Amino acid sequence: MPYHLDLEQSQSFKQWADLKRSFYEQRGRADFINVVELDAHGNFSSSAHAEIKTQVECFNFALYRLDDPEADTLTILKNMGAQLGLKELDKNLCASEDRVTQLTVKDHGRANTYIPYTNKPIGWHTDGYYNPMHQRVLAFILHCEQPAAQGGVNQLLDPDMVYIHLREQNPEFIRALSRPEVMCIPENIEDGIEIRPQTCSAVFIEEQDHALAMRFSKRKHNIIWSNDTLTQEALSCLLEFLDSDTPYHIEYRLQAGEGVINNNVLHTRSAFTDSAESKRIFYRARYYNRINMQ
Ligand SMILES: O=C(O)CCC(=O)C(=O)O
Ligand SMILES: [Fe+2]
Repeated sequence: MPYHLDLEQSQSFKQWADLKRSFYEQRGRADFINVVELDAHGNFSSSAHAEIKTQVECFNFALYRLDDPEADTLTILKNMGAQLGLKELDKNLCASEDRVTQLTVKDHGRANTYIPYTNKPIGWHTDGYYNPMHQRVLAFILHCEQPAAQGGVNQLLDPDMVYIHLREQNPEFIRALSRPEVMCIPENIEDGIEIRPQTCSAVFIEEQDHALAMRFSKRKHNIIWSNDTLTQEALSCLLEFLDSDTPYHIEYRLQAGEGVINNNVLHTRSAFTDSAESKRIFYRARYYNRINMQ
C-alpha cells in the first residue's frame, strides 16, 4: 500500500503535500480567528464536533471559545478530552495530582526554574520532547483562563507542513531526522537523584495509521544533536523554516475561555506582563494518544 510518509513513494507524497496546501489555501490565515464556539461546560454540539474534527484532520489543531465558563477549568478540560477521544493524561514533573498543569508565573520552589512558569518567551517546541518513548505526548489542550495584561501570544505550526518543506528541500533531511538517536536529552538529576533518564529519539516519528508526530525543541541547552553534516544541514533548514513567515504560521492571542485543541503541533509563546487585575492563568493537559473523534 503506497503511503505519503514512505520516502520511496514520491507520488503519494506529492498528492498529500498538494492536499495539505489546499486546506490552507481554502481557509486562509485570517480565518483562523473564527474559533469554534462551545457551551460553558465545553460540550460539543454536533456542528462544533464536526467543525473540530474537520479542522484537526486538515490542520492538526482547532481553536475554541467557551461561552461564559462557570465550572472549574479542570472539569471542563476533562470533559473536552473525553469528547476528543483523549484518554491518558501525561504525568508531568510539576503537574498536580490530576495531571493537568496550571501555567502561571510562580516565584518560589522548583517551578521557577522552568520557563513555562515564568513570563519569558518560549521558542518553537512540541510538548514532552524529553518524555520517554513509551510516553510520547501526541496531543494537548492549552486553555486560557485569564490572559496577561500584555503579551503572551502563541504561534502554532502544523508539523506536517514542516515535514513537507524539508522533504521538498531534500528527502535525505527526513531520513536524517527520522533516526531514533538524532536528538538526545541528558538525564535530569536533582539533588543527586535521577528524576528522568536520558532519552534519545527521532524528530519525525510515524505513528499509527501513518500519522506524523514531531519531537523538537529549539532550545540549545540540554539537547545533544547528532553532529554529522546531513543532520546539521537538516537542522539549519528546519530552524530557518520555523523562523520564517509562511501561510502555515498561525499566530493567536488566547482570550479568557479560549484554547487550542491539537495533535501536539509546534508552538511558541511570546513574553508577557501580568498586572494585579490580569494575571495570566493558562492550563495545559497533555495526552499520550492523538485526537480520535468518531
Ligand atoms: O504558556 C503558553 O502559552 C504555552 C506554554 C507551553 O508551551 C508549555 O508549557 O509547553
Ligand atoms: Fe508547549
